[in-house]
Amino acid sequence: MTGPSFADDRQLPPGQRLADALKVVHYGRVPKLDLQRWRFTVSGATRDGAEHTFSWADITAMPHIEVVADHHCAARHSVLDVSWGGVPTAELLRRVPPADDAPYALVSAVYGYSANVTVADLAAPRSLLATTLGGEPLAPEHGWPLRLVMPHLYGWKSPKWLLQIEYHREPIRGFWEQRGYHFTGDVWREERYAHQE
Ligand SMILES: Nc1nc2c(c(=O)[nH]1)N[C@H]1C(S)=C(S)[C@@H](COP(=O)(O)O)O[C@H]1N2
Ligand SMILES: [Mo]
Repeated sequence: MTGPSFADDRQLPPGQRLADALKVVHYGRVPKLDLQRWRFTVSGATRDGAEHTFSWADITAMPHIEVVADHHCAARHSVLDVSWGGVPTAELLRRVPPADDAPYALVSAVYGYSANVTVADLAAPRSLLATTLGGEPLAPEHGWPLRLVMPHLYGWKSPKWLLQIEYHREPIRGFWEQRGYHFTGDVWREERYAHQE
């Protein structure tokens, strides 16, 4: 006999089932990126109207936090207690605030992958620009060098190989949100599909 399984008692969001570990889920090939040339950009309706660019050195110089969070894929698998490290997106919002009338954001990655989120999602205390997974630099297939993590939203809203956050005054739909997935994507409200909106 083994002991009781505590993980099984833990409540999952509706419609999810437990998986042991992160599966690698994405479209296209894992990109090869050059850190020297790599840049991350915050653009669109910024408060000062300017586009702000961060090098890898700029990112590593920012405050870092650790977040242990459950991962929920809209394809229904959930992984408990994934440990991420990186820059709180709230800190990025402080450094490059959006205009007061721009509550929306499009977050985008290599190969044109994107997702729409809100400035409120980015301000959530556990949202981060992840640079580590399980205490190690992100593996290429998990989004190296930088990936967004927003534990309250389905995994499709956490682009790997993140390159840009663009603030918007009007709602805008990202890659999956244009293909039948929910605008908001809150896991606890089970906002999977666009027809629920
Ligand atoms: N750039 C990019 N990021 C992406 C995806 C993608 O196709 N391209 N898929 C998303 C989906 S649907 C999920 S569930 C998670 C999976 O993360 P993992 O491969 O690290 O488990 O990555 C997300 N980020
Ligand atoms: Mo997913």
